[in-house]
Amino acid sequence: MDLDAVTKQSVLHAKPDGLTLQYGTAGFRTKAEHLDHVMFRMGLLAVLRSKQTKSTIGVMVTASHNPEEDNGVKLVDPLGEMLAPSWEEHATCLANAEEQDLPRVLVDIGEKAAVNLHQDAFVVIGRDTRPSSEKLSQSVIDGVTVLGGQFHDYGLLTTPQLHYMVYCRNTSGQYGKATIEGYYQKLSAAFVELTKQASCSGDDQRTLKVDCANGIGALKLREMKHYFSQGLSVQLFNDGTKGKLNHLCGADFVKSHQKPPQGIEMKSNERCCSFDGDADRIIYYYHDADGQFHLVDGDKIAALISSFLKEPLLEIGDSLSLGVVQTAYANGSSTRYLEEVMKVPVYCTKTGVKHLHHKAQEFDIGVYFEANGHGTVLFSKAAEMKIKQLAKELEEDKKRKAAKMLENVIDLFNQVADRQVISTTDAERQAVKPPGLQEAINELVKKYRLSRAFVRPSGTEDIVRVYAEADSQENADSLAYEVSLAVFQLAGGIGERPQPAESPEQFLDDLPLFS
Ligand code: 16G
Ligand code: ZN
Repeated sequence: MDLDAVTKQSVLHAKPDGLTLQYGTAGFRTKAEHLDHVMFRMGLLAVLRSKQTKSTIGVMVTASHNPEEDNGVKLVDPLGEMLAPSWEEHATCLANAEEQDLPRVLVDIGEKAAVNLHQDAFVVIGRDTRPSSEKLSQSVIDGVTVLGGQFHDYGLLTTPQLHYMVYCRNTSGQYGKATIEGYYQKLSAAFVELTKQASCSGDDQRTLKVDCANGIGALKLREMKHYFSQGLSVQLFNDGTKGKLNHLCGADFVKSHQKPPQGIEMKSNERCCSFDGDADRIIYYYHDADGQFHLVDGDKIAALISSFLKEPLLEIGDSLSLGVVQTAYANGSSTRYLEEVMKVPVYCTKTGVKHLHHKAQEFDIGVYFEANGHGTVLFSKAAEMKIKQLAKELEEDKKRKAAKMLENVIDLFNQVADRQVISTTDAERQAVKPPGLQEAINELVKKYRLSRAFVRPSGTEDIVRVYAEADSQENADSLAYEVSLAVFQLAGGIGERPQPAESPEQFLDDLPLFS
């Protein structure tokens, strides 16, 4: 490592004195103007990680569903997964090192992680449409080059696309071509094949209105939509030509307000969906004939996908294991539906894609979704081989069809992603600290029917989040309010006392799609 060169370059990306940031659930995220030094240093770190893994590493510049003024950065590991936890610690140390300590911290990481410094390094970079993203990704590139790393800058990309590129490059193109064209071809072909077999395929069911959150999803879907030919007709809304990123639109807005975004005209039974700012979340919704709004969030998507997969799995008569992974935010009725009606085992992990992903890898076929719309389906290597083999070999038509259908699903899903007063256990559903808080929550929950509540420190902001569900909207509001008060009192709340919620985030839905 040319540490003198690092020191010289770093002055051009100097860390503001006293600023400390944490590699959160999905990377660093804060106001864009505080991130230049973090980007430069993540360029450095990506080179070390690439040398250590002897693989291509990805760096994505985005702040996802957060406001346009924010930005962030996350590193993507060789198989398209989120950065390994031990390296998150290195990332935090490196980002917070004062200027004069930077060389020492770099050397330290190299030693601790046993990085062979003579190894070549390759880093791929993508960014969202935020005004700050271009300059920040240039800072990443400065970090990569000063340590002698090679790089490819894909420029504007969605987060799933960057994960895809990394995975393709590290599997010698076996998964697909590491180009934007390769991505469109692979996914659209699988989608068209899969939907050919769908029983209901009228034109109205092949039309989809997409709210692109005024973000990168608009640019990329505009390119991709031509690849679907007759298979899908997409209309874009909130495409960034007028509105502000994630403002009054996008998956987070629709989920938390339980209403359509601004800028989209919805007629009854028209199919609509929303992305977030970097297009790694999706949720669907529609108005029924009575004008009532229905949301198909991550919980319902997981249930739909699982029921869709169950049939061909039964057909091929194989014993491939299927499991669903959720977080504590999953609506209780979706968990009951999956376990009791679908008879699929459901597991709960901590919030954040990396936790769900990790758990889902334990199954032959792992379906995971957060209620907010992050999720995918994973196939183990063994399951994938078995299914492909069956699709090729089987004489019996029904079984072959079933295997073919699963094969398309494999292709379609992209493998890819002070609050400390409270600490939690049991996938963040039980508070173990401060004393008395969990007992207080248990008492409050008992007052309501079909109720559940939990509190957890946010992994991305300095706040505590409160979740509540109950048999009616009113009761869920009231429970959420009471739990917030308990947190305020028992966890040393500061500032104003919590107020009764006007529009709470969660409500109990009867899962009308499945009845
Ligand atoms: C991050 C996570 C998201 C999670 C959210 C929770 C990824 C790609 N993103 O945005 O999945 O729901 O954090 O934030 O993992 P919180 O800890 O502030 O509630
Ligand atoms: Zn996102």
